[in-house]
Amino acid sequence: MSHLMQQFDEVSFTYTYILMDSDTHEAVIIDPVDTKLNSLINFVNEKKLNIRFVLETHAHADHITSAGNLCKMTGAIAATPAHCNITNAEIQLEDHQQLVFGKNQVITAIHTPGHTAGSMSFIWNNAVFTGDTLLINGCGRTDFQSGSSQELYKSITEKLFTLPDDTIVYPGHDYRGKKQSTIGDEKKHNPRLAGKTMDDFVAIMDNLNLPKPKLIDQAVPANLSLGMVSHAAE
Ligand SMILES: N[C@@H](CCC(=O)N[C@@H](CS)C(=O)NCC(=O)O)C(=O)O
Ligand SMILES: [Fe+2]
Repeated sequence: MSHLMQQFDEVSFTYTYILMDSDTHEAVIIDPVDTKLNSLINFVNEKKLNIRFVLETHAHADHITSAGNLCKMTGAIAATPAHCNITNAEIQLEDHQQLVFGKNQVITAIHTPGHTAGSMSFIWNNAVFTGDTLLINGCGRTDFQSGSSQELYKSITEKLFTLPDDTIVYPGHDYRGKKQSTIGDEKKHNPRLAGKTMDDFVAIMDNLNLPKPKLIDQAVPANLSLGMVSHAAE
C-alpha cells in the first residue's frame, strides 16, 4: 500500500510531496521548502517515517530547498537531476534511472528539459510529479537557467503526454489553488498546449513578460548545494 501527502508553501506556491510505503514506513520527499522544514519534520515524526531519498525536480529559482538539512536530520540520500549541477547530491539521476524504496515502490526519473535544462519529472505508480515542466493549465517559464520553450514543448508532448490519460499530474506549483490534474485533462484543456503546434507554443512563451522571481539571485546559488548555504563569506 502506498500513500501520498501534499504540503503547500503559501509564500512561493510550491507543492512538496511525501511518498509513503505503508508496510515499511519508508518514504521519499520531493521538493521540500526551507521555511516548511519544521512542519515536515513533525509530520515525519508523527507518522514514524524513515525517509530514504530526498528528490529535487530542478534547481528552483523562487524558493530555497530544505533538501540538504532534511538529509542531515533524517539520514536520507539526496537524488537530483544529473544536469542540474547540484554538486553535493549523492545520487545524480540520469534519464530513466529508477529509485526503489519500501516494499517494491519504484520511482522512475524522466529527463524533461525546458523549464530548466536539467529538469526532471518523477513517475510513481499512476502519478507523475512534473515539477515546473507541466503545471495545471500552464507550464514553467523558459526564460532563465538555460530554459528552452522548444525543449519544453518536446518534453511535454513527446514524454509526459505519452503517459496514460488517467495518470495523475502533481505539479511543482499551483498559483490558483488546484492540487492535481490528469494527463488526459492537460492534453485536452491546457491553454498553452491543447491543439497548439510548437511554433504556437514558442510564441506564447516568448510573450509572457513575467517579472524575474524575487528570490532568484539567492535561491539558485543556494539550491545548487541543496540549500546548504555557506556562511563563510558573510
Ligand atoms: N512571482 C513569483 C514568480 C515565480 C516564478 O516565476 N516561478 C517560475 C517557476 S520557478 C514559473 O515558471 N512560474 C510560472 C508562472 O508564473 O506562470 C516570484 O517572484 O517568486
Ligand atoms: Fe522552477
